[in-house]
Amino acid sequence: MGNSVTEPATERHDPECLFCRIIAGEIPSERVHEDDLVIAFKDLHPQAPVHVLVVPREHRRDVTELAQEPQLLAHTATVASRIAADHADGDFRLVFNTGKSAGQSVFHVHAHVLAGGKLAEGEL
Ligand code: D5M
Repeated sequence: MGNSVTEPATERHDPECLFCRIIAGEIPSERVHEDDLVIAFKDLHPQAPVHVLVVPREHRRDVTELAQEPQLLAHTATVASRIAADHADGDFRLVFNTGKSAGQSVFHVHAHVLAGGKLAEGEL
């Protein structure tokens, strides 16, 4: 009879999610990059001269979930690298806060790109 293989979760836009709403254009952001897979916008509370968030368009909770899609994870890192080259001297710190006690406050995966000067040890 029909194929009973369970489809993977297809819930990729969460109307309650802040970053899904930014991606949908419902909340403004200062975008510095966008393509089919990710968008990147300036962090509202910058902690370095360049502080940009690279965010997959489709809703994924955290980097553990993102790691199930290695190409998307690699693309996120590649875009981060380009942003550091375009907006600073190419050196950067890439941070994925993962889980509440690690400081994650928005549960739509995002890579913090911190660049543009000598970064303090332990920042973010
Ligand atoms: O990082 C969540 C980050 O998201 C934090 O550095 C602030 C930033 N943020 C929150 N709201 C906005 C808006 N509206 N625009 C841009 N940036 C925003 P986390 O690692 O989850 O703590």
